[in-house]
Amino acid sequence: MHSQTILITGGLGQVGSYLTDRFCTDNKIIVLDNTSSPCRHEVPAGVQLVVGDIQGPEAVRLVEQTDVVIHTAAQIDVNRSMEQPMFDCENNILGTLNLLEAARQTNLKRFVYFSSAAVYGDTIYTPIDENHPTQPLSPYGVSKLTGEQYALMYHRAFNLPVSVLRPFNIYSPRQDPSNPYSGVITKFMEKVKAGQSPIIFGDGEQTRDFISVHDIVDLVELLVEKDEAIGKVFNAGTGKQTSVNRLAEIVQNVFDSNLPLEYQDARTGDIRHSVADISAARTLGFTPQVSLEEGLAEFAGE
Ligand code: UD2
Repeated sequence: MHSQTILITGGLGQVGSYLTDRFCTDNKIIVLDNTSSPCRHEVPAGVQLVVGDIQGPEAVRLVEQTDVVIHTAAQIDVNRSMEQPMFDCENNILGTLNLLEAARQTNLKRFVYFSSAAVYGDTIYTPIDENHPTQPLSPYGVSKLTGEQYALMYHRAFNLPVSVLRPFNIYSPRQDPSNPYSGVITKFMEKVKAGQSPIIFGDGEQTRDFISVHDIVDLVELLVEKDEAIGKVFNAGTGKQTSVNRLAEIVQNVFDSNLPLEYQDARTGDIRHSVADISAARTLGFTPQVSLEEGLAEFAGE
């Protein structure tokens, strides 16, 4: 990638911090983050950190200084969105709109919007392609979908070069383990590291498409580089589905442990199967590189 000024919103978060690490070697990076998620990671030397909110005037000023915006900042807790839908709406919808509105006045080269597979809601068919119905089951899913709609509308109406990403289940050692709603991989890792059994909700035969943050970063790089990505939506997954039982087995292998698994009642509203059709991302040259076994082995070194 040629040297550019890139604004990464949520640059201290799980995904934003890896994007910062990857892009900062060749570009000027500005991180805008409200420090709402505990960061276990230092901002690399030379990266400008602005502590602030995506809804504020500061965000507008920063967008005006950049070539590329990668917008990852969001209220990401599905459960919190159920309890405080207004809070979720303000952060995810109004925050996104504030950035888009600022971007409208500029000659931005790319605006990458991080959506979520939560926009799909219940799985109607698998693998899930981008044309799968969108029937979100939470205010979070609605706010992510609304952000997408605004972003794509800004492309159609104002020619803003927008690309939308719908990540499936992202994992990395930097996911916040103190958040009770962090992903199953982080939960299993924490348990097994502490010598306790992983807890499986339901029969464990439900499946997910777990994607390493490194593959997400590869795909974002393609979205920024390729003009074919403009005005389009891309699933970000591996195209492989793994059951929660199999996941527990791989996590145990990483730590050489053999604890009995603990089964509890299934979570209400849990989706049974989820796996991405990644044909659209493949047209950009995307190939997932990190197997689940390799990705999880990285946790052992943390
Ligand atoms: C993912 C996203 C969520 C939202 C949702 C939309 C993550 C972390 N969460 O929720 O933000 O986008 O998709 O569909 O990416 N499980 C256990 N034991 C545990 C924890 C979880 O068995 O200790 C099961 C859980 O019941 C589910 C599976 O593992 O069947 C994955 O759970 P998750 O919370 O990691 O992610 P998911 O897909 O429910």
